[in-house]
Amino acid sequence: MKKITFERGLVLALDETERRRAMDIVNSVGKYVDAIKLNWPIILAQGPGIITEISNHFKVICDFKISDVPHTNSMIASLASKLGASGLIVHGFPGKDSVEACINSAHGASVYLVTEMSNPGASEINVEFADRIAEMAVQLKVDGIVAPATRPERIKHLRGIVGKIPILTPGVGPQGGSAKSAIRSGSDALIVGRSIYEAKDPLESVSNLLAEIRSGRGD
Ligand code: NUP
Repeated sequence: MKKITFERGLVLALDETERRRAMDIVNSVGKYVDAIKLNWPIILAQGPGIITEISNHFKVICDFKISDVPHTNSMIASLASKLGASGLIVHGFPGKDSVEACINSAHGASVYLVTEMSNPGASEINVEFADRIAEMAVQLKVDGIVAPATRPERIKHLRGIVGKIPILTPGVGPQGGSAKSAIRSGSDALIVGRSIYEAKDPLESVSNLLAEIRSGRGD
């Protein structure tokens, strides 16, 4: 399976649950993003077949935040990959055995480990163990980590732990994060949902984000 690369620096979070609108957005912006991330809302609204349908044309990351015991994690990772996912978002807090189960059952799909969530509440508990999850990411050689665009100083800090491992950052726009400062702090790719799928013109929103990413990268 060909790995996802983050040349453009943008992943679309397709949390639009209305089928027609979701597919219109995919068809209009799909070729300008590195991958399309599908989370529970669209899967629950449209069924798992949507993974296969979109993955026939574009790279799909399943954001299931897999966080169960190892044997259940294995089943989820294997099934998602067989449906067409090229990437899986996995939680690190259940421990190394649970993450390894995903890696070993992903049939070559990439595993992205959540280190620290982007919501304000992550500062209550999550931030305390984020560094250890980042260390686990290095140890297990995962394909990337997920870190908050809402706290760019944390992206910088986590970069110091994970070295060259790609960092994907949700939280731009309605959650309060800025595209440019996330990129300048070391993000390899922004994960963006509402700013794109709720925009009047999703393609225009993508092109604005890509311009900000290029400028943040200093291109
Ligand atoms: O820490 C995280 N924050 C976050 O927002 C980890 C995530 N996976 N996400 C997801 O990214 C969230 O579930 C949604 O699918 C997307 C952000 O969407 P938006 O705030 O840009 O609309």
